[in-house]
Amino acid sequence: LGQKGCVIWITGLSGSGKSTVACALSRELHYRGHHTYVLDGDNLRHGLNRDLSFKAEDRTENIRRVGEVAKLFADAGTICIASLISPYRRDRDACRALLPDSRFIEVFMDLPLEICEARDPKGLYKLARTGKIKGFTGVDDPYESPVNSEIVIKMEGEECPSPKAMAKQVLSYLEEN
Ligand code: GGZ
Repeated sequence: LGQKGCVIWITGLSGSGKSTVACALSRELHYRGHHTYVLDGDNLRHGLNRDLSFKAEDRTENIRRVGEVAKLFADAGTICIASLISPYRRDRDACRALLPDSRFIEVFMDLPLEICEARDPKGLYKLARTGKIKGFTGVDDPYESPVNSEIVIKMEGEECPSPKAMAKQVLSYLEEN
């Protein structure tokens, strides 16, 4: 798998654990001898995408750029792990369309908004609820849940899945496919 490269696209709300899975997965793959690279939305917004806001058309442009960069990494034989909210189905599907079928693997962080909001690692939900940030995904901006993700990460009853368990779920999929 590592020899041909692919894109693992992680989508979900802020605070759903996208970066955590990306990091855990990258480590596990690395350990198994694969070349990986993580493209993280929040990080890229400080460089490549620093000219973009959170308006719908800028989010679309953000996803388009990262989709193209992810494809380049995959073409170079790397397992590229992209973790971005990527709230619009159409934008995610456009990234998928850049790659051959089994080379784009979508991972949906299907955790309830209440859980993400309770975590609120950067206090952004709080700012959004008090109107200090406008257009925050899940609060006053849309998130279109995927319908055909290869992998769906869910709550384990009342418990959030651990980073290790989440990475393992993705690894198992990669091994089986
Ligand atoms: C959503 C926002 C916003 C708004 C700032 N809406 O959890 P974080 O903090 O660390 O990661 C989020 C990041 C989202 O960037 P993406 O490039 O992944 O978004 S998108 O795919 O929708 O283009 C969040 C922070 O930026 N953040 N303002 N209004 N998230």
